[in-house]
Amino acid sequence: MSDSLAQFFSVIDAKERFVVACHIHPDGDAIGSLLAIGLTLKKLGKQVQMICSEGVPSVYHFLPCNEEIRQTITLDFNPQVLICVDCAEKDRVAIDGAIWNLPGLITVNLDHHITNTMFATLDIVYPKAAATGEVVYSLLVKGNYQIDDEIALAIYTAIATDTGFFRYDSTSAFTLEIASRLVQEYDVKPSKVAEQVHEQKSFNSIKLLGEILSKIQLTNEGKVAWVVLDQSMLSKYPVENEETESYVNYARSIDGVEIGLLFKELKPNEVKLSWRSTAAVDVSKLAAYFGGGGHARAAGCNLSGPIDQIVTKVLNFINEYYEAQK
Ligand SMILES: [Mn+2]
Repeated sequence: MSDSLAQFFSVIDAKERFVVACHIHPDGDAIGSLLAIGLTLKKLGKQVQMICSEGVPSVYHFLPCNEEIRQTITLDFNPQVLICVDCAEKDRVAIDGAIWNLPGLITVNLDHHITNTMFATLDIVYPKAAATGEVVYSLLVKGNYQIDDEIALAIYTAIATDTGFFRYDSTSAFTLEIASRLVQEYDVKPSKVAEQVHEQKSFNSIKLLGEILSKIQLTNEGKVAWVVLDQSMLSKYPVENEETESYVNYARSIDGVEIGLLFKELKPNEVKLSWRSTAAVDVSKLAAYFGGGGHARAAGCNLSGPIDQIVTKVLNFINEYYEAQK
């Protein structure tokens, strides 16, 4: 057992008051891993506050106990330990930054991003894991903590959503083995999770998808597909943040495309760029050039400036990348 793992288990034994937090713009892996760790600690009799400053996207409201996730810590809580799940860096933790200054606070970083900055007292980062949910499952098993139906469903959802329901190349035999065990040993129904995540879309999100699909463009001999989601489209079809997350996959799914890009205008002069790729390109490296990060096949970065200028800048950069490959 690694040092940080052994230390993590002794921290769980020794401490009483825990905060568990996930990343901003939470996805299924963030919420699922947050719940799995939070509920495990509660079962051990610990005082736990589960935090996501942006709240829980409604698509994950089917997960048991999601309503216990709060946006802020209660004033008198005075946590001893902060556990961050699925966060590649400190700035992405969806919590009031004042917590980092608490004297004596032990911080734990449970993650699987290859770009993780190792920002905590204890960094438990497995870049080969398909999801933080996979890291969490391994921890619970190694630590002999009891998994129940609710925790199993949270972990399954974390892994299923982060692997595109076991389609992405991050999906390993171990990923499927965990999923298999969760389905076999607990009350986890894959079809129900898929239905909750994929078949409860809002009418607006489907209409907006229609606009997006009609605007996708190809460059670099069809190796790059890109599309802009601007404020005018978002005000025509208001949707939750989470609902636009999957749009970029349509750009990537076109035959011959190696890089799919979605430029989302969060507000004027603020753009979130999502990167997806096939095995031909490691987009975590390309996103890192713009100060972002993530995984080889899925990454992101934030850029400031007028959206049309950002599009030009990024497409020029990708063009240079391809020129350099020749
Ligand atoms: Mn993840």
